[in-house]
Amino acid sequence: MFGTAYELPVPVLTDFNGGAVTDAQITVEIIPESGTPFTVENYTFTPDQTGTFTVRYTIVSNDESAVKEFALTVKDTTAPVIVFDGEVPKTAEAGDTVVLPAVKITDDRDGVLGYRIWLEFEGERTELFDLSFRAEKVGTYKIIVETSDTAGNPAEISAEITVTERSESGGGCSGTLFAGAGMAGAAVAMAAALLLKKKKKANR
Ligand SMILES: [Ca+2]
Repeated sequence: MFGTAYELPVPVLTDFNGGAVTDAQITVEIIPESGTPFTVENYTFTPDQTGTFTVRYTIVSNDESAVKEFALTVKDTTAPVIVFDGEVPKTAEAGDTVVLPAVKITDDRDGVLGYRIWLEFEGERTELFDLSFRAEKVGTYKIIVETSDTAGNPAEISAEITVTERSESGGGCSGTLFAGAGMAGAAVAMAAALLLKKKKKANR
């Protein structure tokens, strides 16, 4: 796996007569598919990239030498991690525009990864192309963020938003306040009503 140390096998050396060879010089070389070969110590190798590596042992004993190779495939099996960069609102009122925080994705191998964000309501999923949506109806809205790294490891997070009935606020626009007022009073009342209307709009 990418990012973890591999313990490479320690070769057991015997001579032609089957006796143990203890005085050999052993070099362990790692040859990446692309890039510069390098040697490792203590039979430990921590890959900094995925792919197939050739592990080459060069054994020198007295005047003789031998080369032994094997292939090592390093894969990325670690899924990316998705987090909301802030709080997802837990509640909203019907008609509200819910603004979602930014999404942050990190992976052990990949730098920048894209993602898709979905809105689920009453069993239906729609894709969001913006970090906000208008909660038209009362109910539970689910936000789902999906991604995967270039090796295909998937990741998903979700959050729920409970949307309730719009609460009646500032219900004093009945006009009764100005009942019985004269001409000037009526004009004032009209201006006040206009103001209320405007304010209500701005609040949405
Ligand atoms: Ca990964």
